[in-house]
Amino acid sequence: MERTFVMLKPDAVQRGLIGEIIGRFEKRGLKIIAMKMLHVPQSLAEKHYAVHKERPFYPGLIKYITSGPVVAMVLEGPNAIQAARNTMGATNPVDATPGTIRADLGMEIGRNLVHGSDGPETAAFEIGLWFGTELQSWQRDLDRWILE
Ligand code: DAT
Ligand code: MG
Repeated sequence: MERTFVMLKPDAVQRGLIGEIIGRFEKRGLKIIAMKMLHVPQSLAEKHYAVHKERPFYPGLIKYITSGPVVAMVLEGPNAIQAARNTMGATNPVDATPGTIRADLGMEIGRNLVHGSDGPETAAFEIGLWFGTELQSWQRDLDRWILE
């Protein structure tokens, strides 16, 4: 079983797409084990996107992510990291495969609606950063119909 960190960015919240986007992860079978809405403090945004610090788009990215509330969550499931990334689609919505969140709901890379961890180390770091270590999973009675 794997865990990943997913965040609905401020455009997703402002556009009233929280339910639509969470629904796609939820219906697929990824299990939500933690979730909260928050205004991202500057310091948290900078830690979260520290790997992009030297990129030209970094200032705009920080401004975007701190521009309004986000919904942060931890999803659990087999291959949860890859499953969530595939459900999101490519970073730039114009390159994303139709059927994915970014392709179906987005137009530009700077408003791509959603974040998902890109690997096991990133997931561990981001889950710790946003939620700490005291996460508890739960028994989903439907699991035997979703997972073999
Ligand atoms: P992803 O969010 O798919 O993991 P990433 O980690 O490479 O993509 O970049 C983080 C975010 O930064 C991405 O969601 C949107 C923004 N971004 C990335 N590359 C960009 C670019 N070339 N121009 C503008 N924004 C960019
Ligand atoms: Mg990334």
